[in-house]
Amino acid sequence: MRLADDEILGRLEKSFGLTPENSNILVVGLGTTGLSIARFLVRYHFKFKLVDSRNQPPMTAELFKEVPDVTLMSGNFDKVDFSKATHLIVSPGVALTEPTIKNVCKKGAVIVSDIDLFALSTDSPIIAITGSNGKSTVTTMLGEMGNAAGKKTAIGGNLGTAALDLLDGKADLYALELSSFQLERTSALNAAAATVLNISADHLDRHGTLASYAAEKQKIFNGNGVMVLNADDAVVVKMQTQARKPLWFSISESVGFHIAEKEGREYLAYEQDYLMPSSDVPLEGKHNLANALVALALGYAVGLELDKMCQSLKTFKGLEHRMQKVAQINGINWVNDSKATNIGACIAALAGYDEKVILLAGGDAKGADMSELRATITAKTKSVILMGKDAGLIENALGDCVPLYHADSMDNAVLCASKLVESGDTVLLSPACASLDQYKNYQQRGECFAAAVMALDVI
Ligand code: UMA
Ligand code: ADP
Repeated sequence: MRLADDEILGRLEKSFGLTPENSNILVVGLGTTGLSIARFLVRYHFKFKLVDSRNQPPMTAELFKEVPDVTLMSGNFDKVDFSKATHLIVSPGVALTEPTIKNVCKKGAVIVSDIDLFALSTDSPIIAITGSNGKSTVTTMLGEMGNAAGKKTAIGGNLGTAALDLLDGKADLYALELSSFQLERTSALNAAAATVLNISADHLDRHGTLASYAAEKQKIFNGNGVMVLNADDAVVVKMQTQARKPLWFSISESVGFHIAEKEGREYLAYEQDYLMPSSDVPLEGKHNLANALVALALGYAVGLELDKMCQSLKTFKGLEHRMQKVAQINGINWVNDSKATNIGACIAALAGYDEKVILLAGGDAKGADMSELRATITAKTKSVILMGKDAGLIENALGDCVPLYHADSMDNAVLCASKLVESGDTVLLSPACASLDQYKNYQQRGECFAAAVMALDVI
């Protein structure tokens, strides 16, 4: 439902003291988020300037096409006078520890996020999803479930469309994927249903410690709707608060949404009700059953019908670069899990296999302690082929638990794997690292893997 402009402006003033007349707004960052913020501010007649520390911010051309007379200062924060700003609307890619940002905040400037602006601009229920792994899968499942249950559901946030660009007044329901960076600077979100899917080390180069990373994620539970909690994750269990009604899910315990057995068959279940056979969830890996359960719980929390959600789950295609079968050739399975950009995702991928696999890993470890991989790698891999910036660091962390090989390119990694395989083996790209040291993004890394597999002489 679209709110009246006056209502939105009133909320912005009440929550942040933001007014078109008196606020001196600096939008920090001109990527996807910065452009969506600029569009929003224009729509409500705010004056603002933009700043980006990159020499050529990615959305410059789009910005000037849509807002020709705006001021953009790019190149270096040090060259820009932040001191007159009353409000900074800061993109997630910019750390709040930037000295210029810290200084102006000490003088009283208020930090606002695009998610704050979004939350104050709609009364349609918001389902908010964070966690170290599974956010995009669960958010996409919810989009399909919501639409199948007759609610026009818009999805976005850290996934796909920036939150503010979703506001067209047509959605009955929003499902937002939120990152720790977005939540860190958000104070006005009161999601109808929210979850932290799981916590494992990620983005420690920005957050410093696992505890402060988890604390940023926990902000998703601000407000007073339903909190959907993962009973299998000790860090998440501790996030339970009085202010929100808890709804639990688990793949190992009989709580709320769980896995139950009937006549030798495994089911997704809610309390005493058997909802659908687990084998009807068309995705690889036990972690995807957890994703299905949490999506059902979140949808249920906002009133979606369980049977309609289950119907939609049965046809869910899964997302590219997540446990995606690239090829099965000469008895060898080649699996692309390039989106495994942290330890937790790699462990979940390996845990899903009964047999030992050949693992391709490495890239930018983002400050994580890679020795956390050792036990799973010992139990679940025949050998590991390491690539990228932190290959040496991973080698030191793993020691001699399994045979390790190094490759200077994806082509050579795949070639190396092709020489190690025996019939029936699986070769899994699940890097446990970000791709940015060698690739534009994880998609490009996954595409390089698939291309290298298809180019193998043996095929
Ligand atoms: N940057 C600068 N100087 C600036 C502004 C940005 O150097 O002044 C750099 C940042 O360090 C960062 C990059 O530019 O590496 C992008 O930053 P941004 O804030 O401009 O990013 P956006 O284009 O607005 O995209 C962001 C999310 N990106 C990040 O949080 C890094 C996108 O998530 C998200 O889809 C988009 O907002 C819309 O909500 C991407 C992502 O990688 C997929 N997210 C991380 C993750 O999933 O692990 C958190
Ligand atoms: P996110 O948006 O949080 O990065 P994705 O759905 O894109 O999550 O999946 C990212 C990676 O995490 C993939 O490698 C995927 O196989 C893995 N993954 C998905 N769901 C889970 C989960 N519940 N627990 C652990 N790993 C998961």
